[in-house]
Amino acid sequence: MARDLRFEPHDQPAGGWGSVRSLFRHATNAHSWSRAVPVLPKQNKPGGFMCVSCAWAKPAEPHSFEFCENGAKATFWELTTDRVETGFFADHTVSDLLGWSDHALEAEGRLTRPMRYHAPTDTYVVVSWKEAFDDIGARLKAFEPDRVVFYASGRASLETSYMYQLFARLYGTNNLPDSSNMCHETTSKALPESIGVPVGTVRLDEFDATDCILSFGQNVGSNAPRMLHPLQRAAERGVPIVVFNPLRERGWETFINPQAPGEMITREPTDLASQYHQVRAGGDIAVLMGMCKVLVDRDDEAREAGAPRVLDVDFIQEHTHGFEDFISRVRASRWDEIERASGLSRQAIEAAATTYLNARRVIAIYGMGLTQHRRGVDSIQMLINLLLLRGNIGRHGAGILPVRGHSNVQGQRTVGIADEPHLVPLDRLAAQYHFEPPRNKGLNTVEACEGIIAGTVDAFIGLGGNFVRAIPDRARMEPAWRRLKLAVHVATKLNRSHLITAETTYVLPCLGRLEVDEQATGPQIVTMEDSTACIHASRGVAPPAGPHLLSEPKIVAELAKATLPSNSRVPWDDWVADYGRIRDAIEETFPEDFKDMNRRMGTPGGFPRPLAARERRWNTDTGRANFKCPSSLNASFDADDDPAVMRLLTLRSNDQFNTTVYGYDDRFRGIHGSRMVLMMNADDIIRLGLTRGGMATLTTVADDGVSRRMDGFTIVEYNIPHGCCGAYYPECNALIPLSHYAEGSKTPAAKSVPVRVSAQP
Ligand SMILES: Nc1nc2c(c(=O)[nH]1)N[C@H]1C(S)=C(S)[C@@H](COP(=O)(O)OP(=O)(O)OC[C@H]3O[C@@H](n4cnc5c(=O)[nH]c(N)nc54)[C@H](O)[C@@H]3O)O[C@H]1N2
Ligand SMILES: Nc1nc2c(c(=O)[nH]1)N[C@H]1C(S)=C(S)[C@@H](COP(=O)(O)OP(=O)(O)OC[C@H]3O[C@@H](n4cnc5c(=O)[nH]c(N)nc54)[C@H](O)[C@@H]3O)O[C@H]1N2
Ligand SMILES: [Mo]
Repeated sequence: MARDLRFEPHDQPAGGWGSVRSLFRHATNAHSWSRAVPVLPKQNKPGGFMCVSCAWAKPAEPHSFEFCENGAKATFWELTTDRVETGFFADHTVSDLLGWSDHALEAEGRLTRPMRYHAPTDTYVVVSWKEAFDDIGARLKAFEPDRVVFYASGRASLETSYMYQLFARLYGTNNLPDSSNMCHETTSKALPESIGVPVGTVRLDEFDATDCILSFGQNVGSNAPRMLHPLQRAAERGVPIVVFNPLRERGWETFINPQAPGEMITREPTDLASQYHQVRAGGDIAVLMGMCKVLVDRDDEAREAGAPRVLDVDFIQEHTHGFEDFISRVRASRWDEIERASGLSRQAIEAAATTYLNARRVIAIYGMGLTQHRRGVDSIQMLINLLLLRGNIGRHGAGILPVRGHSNVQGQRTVGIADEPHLVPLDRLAAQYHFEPPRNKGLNTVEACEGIIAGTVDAFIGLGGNFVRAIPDRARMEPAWRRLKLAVHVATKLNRSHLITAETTYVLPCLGRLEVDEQATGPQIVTMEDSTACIHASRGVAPPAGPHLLSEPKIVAELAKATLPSNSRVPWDDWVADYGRIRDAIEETFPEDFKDMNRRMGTPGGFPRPLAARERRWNTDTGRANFKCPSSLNASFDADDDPAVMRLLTLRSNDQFNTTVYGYDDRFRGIHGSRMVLMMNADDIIRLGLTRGGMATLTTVADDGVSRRMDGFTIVEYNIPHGCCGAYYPECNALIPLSHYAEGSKTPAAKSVPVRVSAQP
């Protein structure tokens, strides 16, 4: 067993003292008290800064401390007083650092100087900004534009992202993969086909108007903890909350609000979930089919009895398309198949459906548990079908709510970070900047990886993120990455992607969003879009981590100027001097979404983007909301006949933000001291001849001739459905084949990887 591993099932509510204790531990580790504590009261407040953790909505009337445990961790992590100084690389070669953990690399602190990799000494050496920009520009000029990839992780502001996509397009490519490609791309594919908008339709205030909340595959306690506040209010009003998740995630069960002093003293937690269904991983299409079946049966009974209809027939008739086909499909589905594919009993599904049909206004929340499966698009469209049957779209207090990841990932797409040209108003960009934008489809994340492996990509520019660590198939990607001619990483902290060097590699350190960004016209404001399509201003409040750091807009502008022929229509320098002018440019390109942006960006609670589906206007191929039939009841892989093949879920702990690992405590799951664990249920451990606490080897089942195998997992007996096992991301990414992605969206299917588990010899 791993030396430091402790498994102590957690029976405490989410929130409460535990979160405060964990927060304090982090503060002392990161030596950041003096820098971080004074800024916390400004987190997620009008006039303050928007959290760099998740994308959850920011209320118009915030709590006195509008942050959660994990948002505070993110603040402390960014405002650490530790620095990667020049001497650091004299002491550590890059090859040495490749042996370090994700945690240890980032824990070295903030990057402060631009650096280039120097192969003869195997270290990074400091260069001047001018040298870096000139050299990168000269190299980029020499490549074929479509052989260069411009990746964006979802944290950069709307201003930076707009400049970045324009840079890529002026350069000549739509190769703009983003973190969304690994995340909610499935949403961006499923929702437009069904309801004609690519984003969620629910606004924050609707939690106070809803009658019922459904949740599929989202872990609120760790990944969007501020959503616990509206959930708690809803639960206290008696609103049923029905949760579908293979794991009993603590956040959905009970919550103590650490911001309510009374609750902290009396320790009276609020129960959140009124029903908790431990669906099998990949079983959601079947669950939803079952729920629709119950609705159709009850509607038949109501009609026979002359009682009020269960289906919203007026809505269906006036607003939808494909109802008849869908209903025949529902009628043809069989309970034995639904039970098998979902892992739930008919009674359990009937209970959920009954709660649903007794409510007039229903919000459906979901996360990576739906998007990261082979048939994730079908799962989301089934969820929409369920909502459409009772008119739960375009009604106050009802709607669909994909919970986004990075704090501005949704906004980056809104301002043009997209590989698909039809998602971007290219004609407007052409008119605004007098150039001919590329019209061909660019590379998304999986396609960029395929290109890197195939040798058809020469250069990678990364605006944030930890691409090589976040993508699948690490053992294939890392050697291929070394053949790139150029890699440029704009970053705040050192990570593994910086250590897998290309022929020429630069790391360009930038200001974080929490820091004062002083430009020619004074301190600047940036903006972002939250999960509910509301746009917020954010002002840096802490002093910069170092005197040499540049802002992201400045870095993008300088890279563009060094690379592109001058174009008097693109005032890079004026934009950097005054970000308000970037916002004017954004408004000119997207006049509907960003009307009066400079004036409205300070609106408490953010200003909302108009969403047609909220008004029951349907921008779909049929002009109506479409019922969509799933291609299977199983969202996971098909090789289901072999009981020795397990579905591996790759999970986030409560102590990480993606590849940023704050520490080794997954408090809510009771796992402490190690991330190399394999969660399995007791029967499976026995059935497969394994032992609790023993070491396991995981081998991916794939027929592409590539062997993918990892040792070193300690088996933890865990409450997880049969045939499923869980382990942490990004440690497990070497096990995921690049070709194992969601049909339609190419989102890596990280929530059910086919694996065999064996005792490690
Ligand atoms: N603190 C913190 N906050 C974060 C992040 C972070 O790493 N740390 N990451 C951010 C990002 S980029 C994102 S995208 C979001 C991710 O936030 P989430 O969407 O919550 O993503 P995950 O934690 O990957 O897993 C989601 C949940 O899906 C469940 N699940 C797995 N498979 C299935 C299934 O087949 N069906 C159902 N119904 N459930 C399933 C898992 O048990 C887990 O509870 O959070 C964002 N916020
Ligand atoms: N197996 C598996 N794989 C997954 C997932 C999964 O659930 N399972 N989830 C996927 C998801 S949802 C996502 S979103 C991706 C995440 O993929 P990425 O977005 O690429 O990764 P992050 O870990 O968020 O990136 C962390 C790095 O960002 C840099 N950074 C932090 N703040 C800033 C900033 O303000 N500016 C700049 N320029 N850089 C900054 C730091 O250097 C830090 O090391 O991973 C995906 N991969
Ligand atoms: Mo994400």
